[in-house]
Amino acid sequence: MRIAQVTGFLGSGKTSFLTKLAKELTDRGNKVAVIVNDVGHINVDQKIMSSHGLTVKEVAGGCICCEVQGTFTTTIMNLHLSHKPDIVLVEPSGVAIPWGLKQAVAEASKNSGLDIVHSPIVTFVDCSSIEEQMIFVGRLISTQIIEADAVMMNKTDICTEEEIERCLEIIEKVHPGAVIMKGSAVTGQGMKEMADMIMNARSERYDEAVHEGLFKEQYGGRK
Ligand SMILES: Nc1nc2c(ncn2[C@@H]2O[C@H](COP(=O)(O)OP(=O)(O)OP(=O)(O)O)[C@@H](O)[C@H]2O)c(=O)[nH]1
Ligand SMILES: [Mg+2]
Repeated sequence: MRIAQVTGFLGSGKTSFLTKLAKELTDRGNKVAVIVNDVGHINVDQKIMSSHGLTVKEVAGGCICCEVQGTFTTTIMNLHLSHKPDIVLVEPSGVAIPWGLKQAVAEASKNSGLDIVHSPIVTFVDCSSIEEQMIFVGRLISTQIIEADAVMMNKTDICTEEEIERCLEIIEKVHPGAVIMKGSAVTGQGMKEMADMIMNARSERYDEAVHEGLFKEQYGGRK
């Protein structure tokens, strides 16, 4: 069973994109399940996804990457037992960070005894507003970009060439050499590329030592 997780600030377009991506993966013959993790409010995404015939489970009450790993493991195990999906798409809350998510999957894998393949974690950025967001929540967005396996520049349909160029510059400055994709939940750009990536590539396993090193590099201090 594969697990593919995304990160990305609030409103970057995760749900819109994943809903279409799930359809693409289903059309390719995969059995797809979705886990959404919304902190503190009733989830409407679930209705949209269920209407597409997808199995949707919710992990509520805290962010998957820090507080509810036990619940996450149980949800994964239940999904496996009841539906045997080929791939589980996970949309955590907008404040989740990639290494936290990797850790959650590592724990789930260990505690459940299931053979879980971790697809690359893709961080979504809203190409149309990344510049302002970097001013207000730059640290969170930078961490999401630095720790990602790939970055999806979403909402290109409403961006000018200059905005797309600027967004690329910001991402490359924060994470030199990052795999960067352009996408749009409206036009479907990047959909096939992301489907190929999450079905074929793997993310590195969670490694506490690597995480510590990365943290020191970023902040020069202790966790
Ligand atoms: N133009 C355009 N709008 C988009 C795109 N993707 C999402 N949106 C819009 O952006 C808003 C937020 O989209 P969501 O898919 O809910 O974003 P999200 O990342 O799941 O948001 P949270 O779960 O609240 O963090 C909605 O109004 C969407 O219609 C896109 O590719 N292009
Ligand atoms: Mg969402």
